[in-house]
Amino acid sequence: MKGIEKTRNSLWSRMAGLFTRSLDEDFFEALEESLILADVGVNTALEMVEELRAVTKQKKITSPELAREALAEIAEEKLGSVQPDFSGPCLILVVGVNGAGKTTTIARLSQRFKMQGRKVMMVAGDTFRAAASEQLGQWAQRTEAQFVRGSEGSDPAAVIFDGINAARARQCDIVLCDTAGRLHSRKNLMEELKKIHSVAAKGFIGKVLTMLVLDATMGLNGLEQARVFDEAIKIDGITLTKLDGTAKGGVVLAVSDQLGIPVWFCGVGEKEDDLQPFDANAYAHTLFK
Ligand SMILES: Nc1nc2c(ncn2[C@@H]2O[C@H](COP(=O)(O)OP(=O)(O)OP(=O)(O)O)[C@@H](O)[C@H]2O)c(=O)[nH]1
Ligand SMILES: [Mg+2]
Repeated sequence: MKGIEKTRNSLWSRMAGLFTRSLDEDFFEALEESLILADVGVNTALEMVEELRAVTKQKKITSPELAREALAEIAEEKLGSVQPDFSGPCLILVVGVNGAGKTTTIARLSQRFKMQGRKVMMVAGDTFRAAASEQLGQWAQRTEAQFVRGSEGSDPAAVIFDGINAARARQCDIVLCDTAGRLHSRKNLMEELKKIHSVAAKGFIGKVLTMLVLDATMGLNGLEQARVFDEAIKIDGITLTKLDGTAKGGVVLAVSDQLGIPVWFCGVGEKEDDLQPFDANAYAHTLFK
């Protein structure tokens, strides 16, 4: 899998000297430390190492190379295999902190859906900055999506409401709603998000999904963001951006395992098609190979 080379290299560089030896206490200790440094999260790292100890004992595995394979399987299990279902009329409310990559992700999703023959509506629910709506409008043009925006400072929930009506009138079956970046610690902004979500949930005839965009370079900070956004509007899936620029890609394991929220997509670069559907098997085997 593309984009997790930095995480993989950093994870295993600390272990290099241990691979010539047998599986001993040093190996397990170094592994635990490396996992924690890759932002897998302390709880998940401890669990993984415990499970690996049990499996190697049970299967009488003695070489670190074989232990790596066993570890990949443990990781894959922790990641789960829930695939997003975007069939039928579907609205995706895209949320996250400032600069996480929400607007970029919407543009990339629009391109993907268009290729699949879907008719896309983009709604500029980020009314905080005029430039934000303009940025999204340009992406709508480039990906030939329909587009609805409000004026600067207008009520984002009202813009989403208008977008839903326009999507129905123009027979769009995928509605991608952008929202302003907001810090999860800002109570009033999280209340505003609840209102936006409730308007979408009540107004849209099809499935309403919430997608949290997390910046992978923030590492475990993303876990806390996910927890708070999930409390406010119940997050259905995560897109993890900027995985290409960080050694903290282990945070995927932390959010899947500790919050049970599936990772749907990964941003792995600056180019337009650098958004990959998340593949637990490929992730686990690339990271632990
Ligand atoms: N390297 C890399 N950069 C990315 C990725 N995804 C987004 N970016 C960059 O991150 C920056 C912020 O992206 P935006 O999409 O504007 O983020 P946003 O969440 O909409 O930001 P606000 O609307 O200000 O809250 C841009 O410079 C993007 O090019 C990725 O997967 N990899
Ligand atoms: Mg934006």
